[in-house]
Parts: sequence; C-alpha cells; structure tokens
Amino acid sequence: MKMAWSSSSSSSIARCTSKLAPLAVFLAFFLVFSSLPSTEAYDSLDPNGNITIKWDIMQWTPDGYVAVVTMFNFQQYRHIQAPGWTLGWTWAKKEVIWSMVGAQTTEQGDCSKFKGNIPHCCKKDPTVVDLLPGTPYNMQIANCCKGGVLSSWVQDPANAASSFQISAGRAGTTNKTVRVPKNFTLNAPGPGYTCGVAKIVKPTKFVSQDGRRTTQALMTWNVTCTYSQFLSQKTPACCVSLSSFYNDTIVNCPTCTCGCQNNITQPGSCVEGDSPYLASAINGPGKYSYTPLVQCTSHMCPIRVHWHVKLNYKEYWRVKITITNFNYRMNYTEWNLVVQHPNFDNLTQLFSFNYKSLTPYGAINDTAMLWGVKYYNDLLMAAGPLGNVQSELLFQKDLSTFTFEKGWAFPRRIYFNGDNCVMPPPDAYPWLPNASPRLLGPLLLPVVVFWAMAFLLVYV
Ligand SMILES: *[C@@H]1O[C@H](CO)[C@@H](O)[C@H](O)[C@H]1NC(C)=O
Ligand SMILES: *[C@@H]1O[C@H](CO)[C@@H](O)[C@H](O)[C@H]1NC(C)=O
Ligand SMILES: *[C@@H]1O[C@H](CO)[C@@H](O)[C@H](O)[C@H]1NC(C)=O
Ligand SMILES: *[C@@H]1O[C@H](CO)[C@@H](O)[C@H](O)[C@H]1NC(C)=O
Ligand SMILES: *[C@@H]1O[C@H](CO)[C@@H](O)[C@H](O)[C@H]1NC(C)=O
Ligand SMILES: *[C@@H]1O[C@H](CO)[C@@H](O)[C@H](O)[C@H]1NC(C)=O
Ligand SMILES: *[C@@H]1O[C@H](CO)[C@@H](O)[C@H](O)[C@H]1NC(C)=O
Ligand SMILES: *[C@@H]1O[C@H](CO)[C@@H](O)[C@H](O)[C@H]1NC(C)=O
Ligand SMILES: CC(=O)N[C@H]1CO[C@H](CO)[C@@H](O)[C@@H]1O
Repeated sequence: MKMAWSSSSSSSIARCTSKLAPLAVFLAFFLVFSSLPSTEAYDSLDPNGNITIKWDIMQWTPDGYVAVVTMFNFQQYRHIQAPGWTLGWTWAKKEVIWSMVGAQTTEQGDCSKFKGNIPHCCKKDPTVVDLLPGTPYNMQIANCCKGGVLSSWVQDPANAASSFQISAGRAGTTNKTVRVPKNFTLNAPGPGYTCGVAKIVKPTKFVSQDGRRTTQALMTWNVTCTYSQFLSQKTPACCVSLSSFYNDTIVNCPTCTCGCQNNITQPGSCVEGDSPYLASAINGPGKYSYTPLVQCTSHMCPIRVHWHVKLNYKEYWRVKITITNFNYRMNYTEWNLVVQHPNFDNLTQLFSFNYKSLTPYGAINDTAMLWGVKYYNDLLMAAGPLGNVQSELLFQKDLSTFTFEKGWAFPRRIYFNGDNCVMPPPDAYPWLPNASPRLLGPLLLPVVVFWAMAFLLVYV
C-alpha cells in the first residue's frame, strides 16, 4: 500500500511541476559538485603537490663542483611512469658536465674544444634521463636507476625520490662564484610541469645512519615544479560512466569527451578491437611518442571509470568500480584513482584495492585515493580483454545524509593518475523509478529507502 501511495503521489507531483524546477536543482548540483576547471596548476585536492629538485654541492673541484641532484615527488597521487622523467636546464655560464653517476645526458654536444679528457656533455642546455634498472653497481648511486619512474607520495614514498650525481666543470668553485642553472624543464615524459627558478636555500644537513654525526652540503639550491593538466594535454584523458541497480539506464561517458570518431578528417584516430590491422596500427607511427591509440568508442577516451551502485542493504550500500583501458599503447603501471564522495568518511570495506583517505581540508574526510595491490592488479593492461581492473566498496549509511536521490550515490569527482575525469551531465544520472529528481525532499527520505529496499528484493 505504501509503495503504491508513494509512486502515485510522486508521479502526480511530477505531472504538475514545471520543467524548469528540476533543471534549476541540477544546475545548483552541478555548480556545487562538478569539478573546477583544471586549467591552472593549482589542484584543490592536492594544494601543495609539487616535484622539488634539490642540488646539493658536496665537493669543490679544481674547476667546479660535484653535486647530488635529487627529485622528490611530493604529489599525493600523481606519479611518473615509464618511460620516465627527463630533466633539462640551461647553464648560466660556460659549464660542462665532466661525468655523471646514476643518470646520463641524452646528447653529448660539441666537445671539440677539449683535449685529453672529454666531458660527458658540453651542451648549454643538457637533457638528463635516468639510467635503467640493472645498471652496473659502479654506475649507481642511492635512489637512481629506476628508468625515470617516480612513485607518488601516498602510494610508495620510499620510491618517490630519484637521484643522480653530476660533476660540473668550468663552473664557480666557491659559493660566491657558482651560478645556479636557469630554465629548468621537467617532462614526464610529455609536457605538463612548469618549473620555477632555482633558489639558494640553507645547505641540506645529512645525519649519519647511527644518528651520531651530521654533515652538510657546501651549498644547496631548490627548484619547484608544478603540474597542470591543461599543459599536459589539450583534451581530457578519462571519463566516467554510471549505472545503478534501481534503474536500467547506463549513463555512458559524454559523446566525444576526448575526441570524435571521424575517419574522413582524421583517419586512424581510433581502431576497432576486431580490426585485422590492429597489430600493425599498434606498431605504426606514434609508437615511440606514446600518443594514445584508442579503441573506437563514442567517447574516445583512453580511460573510462565506471561507477555502479550495486546493492542496498539496511545499513550499508555497495558500489562497484571498474577502470577500463582503451589505449592499445599503454600499460598503466602503479595506476591510481582519486574519488570524492561524501560517504568516504564511512567506508567500511574495500576489496582488492589499496585505500588511503586524503583530507586536503583537514576536517572533511570525503576524498579517497585507491590504487592496485602490488603484483595483483597494480598494472592496468593495455586495451583488450585484460585491460580492466575492478573493485567493490562497502559504505555504512549515515541515515541523516544517505539517499539515492539527486545522484547522491554517484561520485562528485574522479581523477585517474591525477587527471580529472569528465563526468556525465548531472541531469543524465539514473533516476529512481517514477521520481523526478527534485521531488523527494528530506521528509520523503524514508520512502526512498523503503523503495530502494523493495527494489533490492526484486533484484536479488
Ligand atoms: C612542495 O611540497 C612540499 C611538501 O608538500 C611543501 O612542503 C612545499 O611547501 C611545496 N613547495 C611549494 C613551492 O609549494
Ligand atoms: C657562502 O659561504 C660563506 C662562508 O662559508 C657563508 O657565510 C655564506 O652565507 C655563504 N653564502 C651562500 C649564498 O651560501
Ligand atoms: C629560458 O627560456 C625562455 C623561454 O623558453 C627563453 O626566452 C630564455 O631565453 C631562456 N633563458 C636562457 C638563459 O636560456
Ligand atoms: C628544499 O628542498 C628540500 C627537499 O625537498 C626541502 O627539505 C627543503 O625544505 C627545501 N627548502 C626550501 C627553502 O624550500
Ligand atoms: C569509418 O569508415 C568505415 C569504412 O570506411 C565506415 O564503415 C564507418 O561507418 C566510418 N565511421 C565513421 C564514424 O564515420
Ligand atoms: C603490456 O604488457 C604486456 C605484458 O607484459 C606486453 O606483452 C605488452 O607488449 C605491453 N604493451 C605495451 C603497449 O607496452
Ligand atoms: C576517514 O574515514 C575513513 C573511513 O571511515 C577512516 O578510516 C579514516 O581514518 C578517516 N580519516 C580521517 C583523517 O579522519
Ligand atoms: C532512469 O533514469 C533516467 C535518467 O537517466 C530516466 O530518464 C528514466 O526515466 C529512469 N528510469 C526509470 C524506470 O525511472
Ligand atoms: C553511520 C556512521 O557510522 N556515521 C559516521 C560516519 O563517519 C563520521 C565521521 O567519521 C561519524 O561522525 C559518523 O558517526
């Protein structure tokens, strides 16, 4: 009886409500919850995120110095995966690099003026890359030789730093005559990072392992680099699709989120999964530039995150998250997801992913970082039958806020590997049956829960 009453009353209200009111509600919802534009470097979920490059001069030499350069990835959830970072700068004077340990420059440049010892690099703007794992021990220093991979601070702080040693010649030999390099650039491997100017800071102090002696660098400078998704790529890299147990509609990613299928103006912009040319396309032009080669979809994104509201229990509810890779040219290693949803303060159980709560604003505990379990699902394979990972989340309901109305059960914002995923427009979210989104206020909440339970019974 109660069900019949609620459905007929909702639909009768629905009939006499103007079409504009739900729109207004959705607009408000959209303004409050939708992601901020990601055009500036500032990331509200990781306000202090940066990569800091520190140069510690350890020793003066007859014509320069030996320095240890360390990059720290202080970003909570953005890592640098293979093929890794490249670091560049412009020398302020006529410096050369006599030798390097734990990294190398990509080009030697013109060293024709030198007789006898030939420098490692004579370029005014050297480009440095990490050495690969397996480098002989006599060419290594601590934290080097990881193929340029830098883990994120939350995921693996022990691997969030990368170091190399550089011996610079024709440089100053005192802290008065040394000039800091200019124009630092960091590629990961594409664009995205902007580096500030090098600042001379207090010399780093090193404490010996037994803690009984402290030494210090002769001179130290720091450079801070920050990331902007807008610089990194002109189109989004990922999108979100939604579904629920209470409505058959699957809300797909918005069409053309990351590009449009157009085989007239852009032949080869995507490839069908069953195409006989798949293998040759994967190895075709662009293979080494890491330009995505995506499977043809309506959204054309390399990554889709699907959020399915799966089950409703009396005190709990359950969500299934699936991440699908549509990029034939990329295995995502150490992938991560950042999800914002108000119920994360009561996450009760999580299956087969790692979890850490991020609280960029201290008190509000609504943001979670999720990532794969090492050697189990931390590798998101390239597009194809293995190109997905999934997990289920169990949340405890806080009955004063919990509802299936107005898209409350869907995430407010999702990042994949630190890039904002495009959400469907809120007015497309799956609705409760026979409910227009503005109808059920807090007074009708118990009815909603009742309804949801009823549906659960039908669906299980
Ligand atoms: C870089 O990140 C570190 C660690 O979060 C922070 O202490 C530092 O202030 C940041 N630097 C800048 C310039 O934001
Ligand atoms: C250079 O060294 C002198 C003496 O060792 C010290 O007083 C001065 O602060 C140093 N300057 C810089 C820029 O580090
Ligand atoms: C640094 O880069 C800017 C822009 O790329 C360029 O105009 C400037 O000349 C560079 N400075 C040096 C010292 O190379
Ligand atoms: C320079 O960078 C190091 C390492 O990230 C950090 O510990 C230090 O506080 C930084 N110094 C300044 C003044 O930012
Ligand atoms: C792309 O071309 C194929 C055959 O050339 C055609 O069947 C298909 O409909 C085209 N797709 C689009 C999106 O235009
Ligand atoms: C992804 O990894 C698999 C298995 O390690 C490998 O066979 C494949 O070539 C890799 N694909 C890419 C695009 O790197
Ligand atoms: C946030 O909520 C989760 C899940 O209940 C809890 O494990 C975590 O400790 C909370 N974090 C903070 C900072 O309150
Ligand atoms: C499911 O949600 C869609 C909105 O995405 C709505 O148009 C449709 O009416 C809903 N279906 C039912 C049975 O309520
Ligand atoms: C129902 C429930 O357990 N609610 C809790 C959710 O988390 C917040 C903050 O951690 C608690 O204050 C609630 O009691």
